[in-house]
Amino acid sequence: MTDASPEQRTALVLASLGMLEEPVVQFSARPGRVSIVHGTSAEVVWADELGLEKTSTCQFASNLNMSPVAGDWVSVRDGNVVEVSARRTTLRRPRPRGGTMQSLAANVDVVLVVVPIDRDLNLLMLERLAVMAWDSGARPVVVLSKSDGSTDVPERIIATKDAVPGVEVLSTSTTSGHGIEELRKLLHHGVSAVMLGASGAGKTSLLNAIEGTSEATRSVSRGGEGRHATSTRRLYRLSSGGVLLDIPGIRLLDLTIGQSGFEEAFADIVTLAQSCRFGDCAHDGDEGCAVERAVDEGRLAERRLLSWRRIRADLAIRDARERDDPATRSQTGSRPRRGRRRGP
Ligand SMILES: Nc1nc2c(ncn2[C@@H]2O[C@H](COP(=O)(O)OP(=O)(O)OP(=O)(O)O)[C@@H](O)[C@H]2O)c(=O)[nH]1
Ligand SMILES: [Mg+2]
Ligand SMILES: [Zn+2]
Repeated sequence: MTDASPEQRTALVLASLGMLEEPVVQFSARPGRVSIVHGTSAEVVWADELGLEKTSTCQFASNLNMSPVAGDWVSVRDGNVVEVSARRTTLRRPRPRGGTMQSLAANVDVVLVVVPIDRDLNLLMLERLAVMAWDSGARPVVVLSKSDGSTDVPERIIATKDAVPGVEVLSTSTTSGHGIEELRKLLHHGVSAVMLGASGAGKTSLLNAIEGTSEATRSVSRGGEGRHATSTRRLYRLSSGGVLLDIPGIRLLDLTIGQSGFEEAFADIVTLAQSCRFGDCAHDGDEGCAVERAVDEGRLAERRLLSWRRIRADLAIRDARERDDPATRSQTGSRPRRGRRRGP
């Protein structure tokens, strides 16, 4: 590598951080990627003028265009982050205290929705995590963790596929190693992924199993709801070539839902709804409703329609809140919306 040019070395550093093709992202100074954010500074892995990899704690320039999060591509000058590149995908949730949306991770290709199956499958959690994942613009993959604790893994996989149609589903066990190789294959060179799931779902354990590392995990209390073992969002470069973001557990209450993710997650209902008599059909006793007819005729599981109504009601509440507060409006958005929008 001695005769590589600074540009070639820079490209190699960026590739190891998950950027295979150029120039997907524009940089106004030295290019890098945020691995952890601490308040007004961040740990950034970047390439210097010679194309050599550096890891530095960088302060944010006062006129920075947006607040960086783990996974952001940034421009570094004189030890400061001077620009955050436009995001391709953004995993977001409403802030715990209400109001604006909080970005959790940027520029991921895959969202691993981690749901444990050592107890009853939490379908509500699964569905909402999947909607949040779709909403990010990245591809969701469901990881049914702790498969060693389940006696009917194939059945759980079928139930999951029914709840989130069209999404790839894997099952894993960090004690037996089941499914870990499959996960490694998914996280190959050029892929950036984030793990999304409740506290105690086994996210950090998966990272440790993939890498043979020993990041802190914590046992789950008997009630099932683990206390947070992971407290920061951090990006890891994997030996399989991919990049993985470990984030603290998310609570059911915090799950965001957005219009595009909603439509992706309920594409079956969106399709059926094209035959409803009214464009703004609520599929709830409305005249000429094709979705309810499909339920009656056994072509659609009633549970799907019930979930659709529940999530749509939440979405309506959030939309109303956002209309009151323009600052909370979505800033993502290069991804085209599929399907019909609600209402005429
Ligand atoms: N039996 C079994 N236990 C597991 C498995 N994966 C994780 N665990 C246990 O589940 C507990 C929680 O795991 P963590 O990896 O800390 O969960 P987490 O999702 O990172 O939790 P937060 O960081 O709080 O969000 C730990 O006690 C793990 O040992 C598994 O595949 N099988
Ligand atoms: Mg963790
Ligand atoms: Zn209808």
